[in-house]
Amino acid sequence: MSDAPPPVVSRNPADPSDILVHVPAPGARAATRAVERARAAQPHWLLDGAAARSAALGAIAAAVEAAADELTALAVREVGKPVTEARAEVARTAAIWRYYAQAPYEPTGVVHETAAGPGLLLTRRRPHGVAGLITPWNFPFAIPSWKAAPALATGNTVVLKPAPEATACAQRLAEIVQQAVPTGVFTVLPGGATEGNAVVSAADAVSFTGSTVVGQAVTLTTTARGIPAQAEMGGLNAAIVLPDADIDTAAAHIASAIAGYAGQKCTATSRVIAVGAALGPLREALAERLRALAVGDPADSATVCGPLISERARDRVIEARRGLPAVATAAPTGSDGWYAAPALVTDLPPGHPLLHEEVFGPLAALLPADDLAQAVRITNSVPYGLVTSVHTATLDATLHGLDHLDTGMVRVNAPSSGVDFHLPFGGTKASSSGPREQGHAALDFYTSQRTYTLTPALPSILA
Ligand code: UN1
Repeated sequence: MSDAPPPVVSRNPADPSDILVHVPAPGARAATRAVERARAAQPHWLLDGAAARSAALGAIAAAVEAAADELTALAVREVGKPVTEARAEVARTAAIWRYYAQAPYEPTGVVHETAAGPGLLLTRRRPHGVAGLITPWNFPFAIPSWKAAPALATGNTVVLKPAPEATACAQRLAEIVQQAVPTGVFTVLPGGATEGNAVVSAADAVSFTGSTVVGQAVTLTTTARGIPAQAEMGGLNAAIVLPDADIDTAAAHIASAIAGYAGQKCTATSRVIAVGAALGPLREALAERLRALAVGDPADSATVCGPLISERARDRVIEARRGLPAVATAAPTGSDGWYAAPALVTDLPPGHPLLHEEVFGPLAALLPADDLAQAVRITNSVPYGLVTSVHTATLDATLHGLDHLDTGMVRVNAPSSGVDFHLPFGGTKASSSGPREQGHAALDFYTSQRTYTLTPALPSILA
């Protein structure tokens, strides 16, 4: 018996016979060495200065744009993301690099007056060293980019361990980034848990997105090591629909948040809470939207719901809704792809697992609530707190929702998924741990503050 970690394999979820990557895992020592090389490169990258870092990030943005068609096709093929969404993700990726290309020029601190006597008090943000990034397969370009770009902009170097299912996308991104930065500044290390653990055990700061179980283990290790970490984990997001909402528009937003990319987003909607008289019309409108939604080949530009990432993921979705009354769309037949039909499950018995466990598929439960207060209580009753969408035409419901919803993000009259990269991203409870990612929050996360006291060596020049 060998202790070698399993090979790194990635295959096309719409056609599992199409294998994109099948390579031996590099192992823990290779991961540690990658971090060491990144650590050796870091002081030089920082000393290159703001202009060099800004130019590199700008060049990466341009290169992502120039390769947009090819990157889009690769995401469709490797992770089964419907092409329209994949194209939007690639555009978002370029925008992320461009946004952070300005960051090296941002001020890194403030000036304070001394409490007494001459001199200056300064604060300044400095990079941690090597940022270890552990990323999922569901946003194979955007998530690695929204972690790596602020890390690099602030003068860190990066070792990225992508999910095996998105290895080809990560390696392609690495080729693009490595064209623009010196050797050792950005490394992609393919692998699984062994390599991920080694990166988490060696890096100077860790940013993780993935499952709750793994995220909690990462946080334990980084806490014991005393290094900064952020973990983005699960969600069980609710859409609250008030009777005054434009029900058709709400249904369109919610259907896309349930079934877009087969619900494989931590921001997907998995609970739809209809307040009072909204229940009947919403059930009808959502059923109609879900039935009309195109399920099938992710390469088809009309497709909204493609395959699940793996056979296991597909089986979990089918198992989760077995025997439950539901409105469903037919999954394509005659394909070996890992498809499951989107479903809105109704009349769930109290305590059913779907009410507190994340499935990560195109599945949501429709739940009634007497009023907004009850809808908020139901929303807050789960162990997760990532994002809530509220659908209403009144300011009152909006304001009360914002006051009482215990989720990191609230989106009014918008789908729960599809966040803005220039604002902080994260949730409460088991959804997130550590500081927020994205926007300016990311620049803070990848740096630590220093406080400088500068006093003159010579006595005062005042006569
Ligand atoms: C989005 O909804 O646009 O892994 C982004 C995820 C989230 C990102 C969602 N961290 O699904």
